[in-house]
Amino acid sequence: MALTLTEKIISEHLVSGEMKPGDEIALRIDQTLTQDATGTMAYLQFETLEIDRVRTELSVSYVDHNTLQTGFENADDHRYLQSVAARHGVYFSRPGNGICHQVHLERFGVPGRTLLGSDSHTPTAGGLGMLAIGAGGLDVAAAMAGEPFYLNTPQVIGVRLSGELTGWATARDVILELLRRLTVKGGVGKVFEYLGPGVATLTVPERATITNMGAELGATSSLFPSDQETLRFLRAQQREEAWSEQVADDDATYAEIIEIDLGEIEPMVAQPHMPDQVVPLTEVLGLGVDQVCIGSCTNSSLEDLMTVAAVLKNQTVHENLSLVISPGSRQVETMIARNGALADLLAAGARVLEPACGPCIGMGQAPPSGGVSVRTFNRNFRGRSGTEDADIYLTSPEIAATVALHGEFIDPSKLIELPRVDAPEVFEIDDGMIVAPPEHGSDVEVLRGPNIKPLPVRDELPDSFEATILLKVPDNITTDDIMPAGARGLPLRSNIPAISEFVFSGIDPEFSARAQQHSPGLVLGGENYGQGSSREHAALAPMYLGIQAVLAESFARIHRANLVNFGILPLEISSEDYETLEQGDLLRFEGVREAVETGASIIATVADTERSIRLTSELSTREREIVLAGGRLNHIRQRQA
Ligand code: MIC
Ligand code: SF4
Repeated sequence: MALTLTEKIISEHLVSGEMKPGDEIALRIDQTLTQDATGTMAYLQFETLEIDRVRTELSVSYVDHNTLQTGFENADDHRYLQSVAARHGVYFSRPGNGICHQVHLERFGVPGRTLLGSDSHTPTAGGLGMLAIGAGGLDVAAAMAGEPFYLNTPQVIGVRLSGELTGWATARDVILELLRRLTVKGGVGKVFEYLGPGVATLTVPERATITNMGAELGATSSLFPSDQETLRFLRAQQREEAWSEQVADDDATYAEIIEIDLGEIEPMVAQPHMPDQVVPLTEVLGLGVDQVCIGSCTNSSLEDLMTVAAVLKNQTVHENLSLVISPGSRQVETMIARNGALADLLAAGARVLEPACGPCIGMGQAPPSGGVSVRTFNRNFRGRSGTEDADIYLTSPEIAATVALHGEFIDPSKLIELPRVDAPEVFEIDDGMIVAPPEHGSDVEVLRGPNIKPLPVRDELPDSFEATILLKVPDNITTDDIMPAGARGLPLRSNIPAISEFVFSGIDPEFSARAQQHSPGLVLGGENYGQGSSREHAALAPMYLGIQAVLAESFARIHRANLVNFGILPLEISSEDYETLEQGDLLRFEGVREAVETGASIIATVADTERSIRLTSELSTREREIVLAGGRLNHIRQRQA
């Protein structure tokens, strides 16, 4: 049978289950990655599994998110991460070495392999032809322990590229075009596999920009074939031996084919406050801008920054605007330092930061109040920048550079040609900031600071309970809404009691206190609840606050898995019931355990009324056991006992 590339990689890694869209399968994971904001929790969980050494081909721990270090917390976490990596056989990419996805692409990704990362943009490595998937930290901890990763077999969508990008159109605009067509929930349950003659015209970093932002479609993953261009990239990284050809069979069938003529793509912009609010650049011309940020795991490759430097060369950033640049990796940064592009950026007035996530996750560089910020990042959710009332626009580095010079959106095609930068023949290779684990780690002392608090656990699922709807929220609620990041919350990622005070704080500052008073509680959501980041803190902290179930019209994949992992029931509700239920309603649940065990609907009654609500929970057999046990750690321990 002819297979898509996704199906080929899945079948080579299938541990159990059948590859039927929607059915649960278990996949063997070859590589894992973690970053520091999700990694501390992932390694604390890994430690509870009492396994001496990771059982993957390769596991890497990156430090890239919490590098602001306004107090001791982040530095303590870094020290913990470095020591726990050495103890258990994990490579450690030190702070300053770059953003996990960029460094993994450069130094570790292998075509045809599986990668599981505790970060939603893990599919960046799909630019190399890997099947790379984002997950919660606990799932990544389990994969490091040699457990398979469970997911519902995705539908494979073919995106056929023809033609070639022209003018100021870039890879960024290809994915913005898909977001415009499909929206932030258009990719749920799907893998986007790129094919067709246009593929060969895109370099690996361009492909990685597209697969990175596939996360914003809600997709399980996105990937390109591994071809001669992939070989050229890996050779330039002096990793030719990692290459293999990875392509779909010619007559493979896709659930759907989306056609994109690269020649017709034009520069685009995602408007506030969602990455799918995409319009052509021409619709925002003349809009004044206060800040431009270039960087993030989507668009901070060597070619990106060289192009920006070429646009800015011998000019000065507009006097009313601040330009901030964060390179994707130390490799990128060193190379632009040596070839002069960094000097051009500095001379133009750019404020250059260390290679890390930085402003993308609200770690500094918040825009002015009511300000407009243009960013080459992947998310423009309200408040994520650190300024609640700022308007964030997402666009390519090329367009962002022209905005930086003019202080407003302009159409550069009327002024100059886009400077084309050639991909380098060789990258500068220096893995000095990646610490390899010692051959035996049993003597390594794991260092913990006072901010690292024990993991809270939950009791088994009760059979009957009464719970209050503590908050009603609309469609497309993000995990940034549930568990805000930024400079205040991020240092507390290894301290669940402290971080729990921030749950839903951007929507309702009283939420945390109310939840503690009225436990157990419920949250009522619309469609695509929990989209965005993989942070399991968006389940773990609500669990700590006593949330027993989330009632929503539909869920985003990673967040739904995180809810199950921490023993919170993800229950689907009809849109009619969503409309009629309100914050403050008290719901009575009975016979819940039996309903979960048998897969039957749960009928909840609304106190003081005759009304009953039907709730469904498409849980697999494995997920039912986990929820009944009160979470995945309890479940693993029960199985071990
Ligand atoms: C993000 O872009 O939101 C993050 C920060 O990288 C998250 C992970 C986290 O919350 O630590 C993600 O995308 O998964
Ligand atoms: Fe870091 Fe931003 Fe990428 Fe998340 S999206 S990994 S915060 S650069």
